[in-house]
Amino acid sequence: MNAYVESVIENVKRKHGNEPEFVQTVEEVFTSIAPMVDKHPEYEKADLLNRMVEPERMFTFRVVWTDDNGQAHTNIGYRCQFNGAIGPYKGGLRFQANVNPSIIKFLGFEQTFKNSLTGLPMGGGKGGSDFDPAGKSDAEIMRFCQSFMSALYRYIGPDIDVPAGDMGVGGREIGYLYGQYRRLKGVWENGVLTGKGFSYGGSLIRPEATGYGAVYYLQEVLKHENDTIEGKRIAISGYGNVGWGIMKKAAELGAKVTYFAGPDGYIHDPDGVVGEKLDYILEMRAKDPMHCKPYADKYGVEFVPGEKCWGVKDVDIYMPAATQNDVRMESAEKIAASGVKYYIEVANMPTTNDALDYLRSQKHMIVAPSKAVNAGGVGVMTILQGVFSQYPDEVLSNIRNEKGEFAFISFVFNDLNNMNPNESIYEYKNIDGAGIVNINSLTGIDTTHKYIEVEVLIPGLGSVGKVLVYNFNYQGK
Ligand code: 2IT
Repeated sequence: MNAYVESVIENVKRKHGNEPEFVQTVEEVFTSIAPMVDKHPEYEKADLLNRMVEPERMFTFRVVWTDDNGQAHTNIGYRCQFNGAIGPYKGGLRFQANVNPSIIKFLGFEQTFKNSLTGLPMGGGKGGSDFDPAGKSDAEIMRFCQSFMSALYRYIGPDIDVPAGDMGVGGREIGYLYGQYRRLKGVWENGVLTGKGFSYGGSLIRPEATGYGAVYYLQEVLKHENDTIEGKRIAISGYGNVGWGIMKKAAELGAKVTYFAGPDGYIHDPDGVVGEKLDYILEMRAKDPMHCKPYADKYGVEFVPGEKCWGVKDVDIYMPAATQNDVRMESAEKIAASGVKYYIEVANMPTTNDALDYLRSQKHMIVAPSKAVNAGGVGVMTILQGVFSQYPDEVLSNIRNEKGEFAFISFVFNDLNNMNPNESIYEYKNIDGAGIVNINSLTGIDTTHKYIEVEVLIPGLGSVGKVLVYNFNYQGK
């Protein structure tokens, strides 16, 4: 391997040996770029790689909150502003008991690459807390979020750092966080947080966006292999927003999720999670996020306690969509032995490095990397919010046409088109032959119908038309 790459990895191991997830991601990413570093000796001269592994800034803060019995609790808050070279730091907040500096740094490092891959002007960041949301009341969540934002608000902003959700942080938490930000700053700065509710500037499609993006990526992988998604059976782990989005979009496209794993074991539903079962997933999760067994009880299907579904043979595709290091060597061996061809990483770093190397080395397998597969979530939000925020003229999107190279984001946009016109918030005209489309300038605003009009510019072609972006016309679902 390239000596400079090797020295950087060694440096990270020496300095951060106590941060295993961070060391793991640096090793994975830098090993993969070694051939490119070989071709660019100037990178070493500028010490580019050591710069990239050192967050620009990372801080912790105290978050004290009071539970419903009046007892005070103290948690650690984190924000890692990893790399702002191409835009404001952007990345989610994770609230989970196991959150620590290693996890926040690994996620921030991954986010930097993922965000740049979308073609949008976003830097990379991540944050969160070791607060465990399980079993907390709404009022406790609210007090925690308000205290968290009281400590964080002066270090973020639409031009500075734009947090969003991750595990443990959804629409409810973002709402509490945004309310506190607004109260403290005294301004309505839409662009400071993404993942807000639709009625106050968020996107209808956010909960599904990451899962949808992953399925669109899968479709492109299949297309590349002269294959199609119709009739495909998928095994996933996780049934949070991402897993649920996969289930929903797969069902819509004529495929089905026939296995899914949760914290307590896995479900095998040969008919697939389709139709009203999709709604039941939401209901089950809201009641108790730690158990998926109720699904088996309700639909009379198989539940295998304490196991993961890696290695089952009667599927065509595996999509780990739960959390980091879900697939270790032992599972990878079973996956390879199952004969299943497609392994599509969805969660952030779902595979350990040895397991990933092993899967990639299988001649019969196609392995797709998480940073590309799961970028639909962060991508669609930034495009939509960018358009609605105060800088419509700076919004770049990576929309490409049917004939162009793969771009997950355009497909997420198409979903908005496919919605009932009364609910539509985005009308996007497909442009034949388009390369990268630049939604360039705000050309009109209609407050009666509550939409804005933006001009679409394509490099080399100039203006190709106008797009109407609707907002605030949705009355709730
Ligand atoms: O991992 C991720 O890409 C996210 N949690 C979403 C981050 C974001 O800023 O939308």
